[in-house]
Amino acid sequence: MFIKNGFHSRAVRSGFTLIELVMFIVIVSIAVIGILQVMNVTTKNSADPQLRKQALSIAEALLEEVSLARFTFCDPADPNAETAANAAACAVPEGVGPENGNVRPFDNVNDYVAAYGVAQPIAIADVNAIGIPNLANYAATIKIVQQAFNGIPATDSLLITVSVAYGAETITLDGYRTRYAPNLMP
Ligand SMILES: [Ca+2]
Ligand SMILES: [Ca+2]
Repeated sequence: MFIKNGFHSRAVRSGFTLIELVMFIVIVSIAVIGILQVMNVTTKNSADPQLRKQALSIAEALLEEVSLARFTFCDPADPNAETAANAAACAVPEGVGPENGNVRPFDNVNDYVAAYGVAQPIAIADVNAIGIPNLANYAATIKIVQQAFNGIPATDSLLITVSVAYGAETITLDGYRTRYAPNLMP
């Protein structure tokens, strides 16, 4: 006797149809492309932190050099430099810009710029001559502004801004230098 029921009369499916297979391939391909694009971006940008770190090191070094310069009323060539209480007591007062014969590293903060408030290029030196690779790819500028700071008048306080550019990026550091020892000479 032939017994017919729903179970035996239906075709039992196994595997996928061609359309399902094609859809599966398409969906997996889209997912893989997305993952590959993320990996591509990650790989391309993986060198950036190192460039940023080097730019930051350059900016820190330049800001340190400028901040450590003296802030006297007179140029060191002036015999009154160790005693002068103001610029009027100097034969060679420290005006903005390097005085005659001043060379880097300068003897005063204000020697590092030709004018206050104007950004100007500052050379990046490989002082130990160890051949730092691609140093020429960085460009630095410095700007100094007379700016009052926490009760210290603008004439005795300088805001130093160092910017280091590399590619399309720029690192900028600020620091204040105050006239805390106006007669401190080497
Ligand atoms: Ca000077
Ligand atoms: Ca000067």
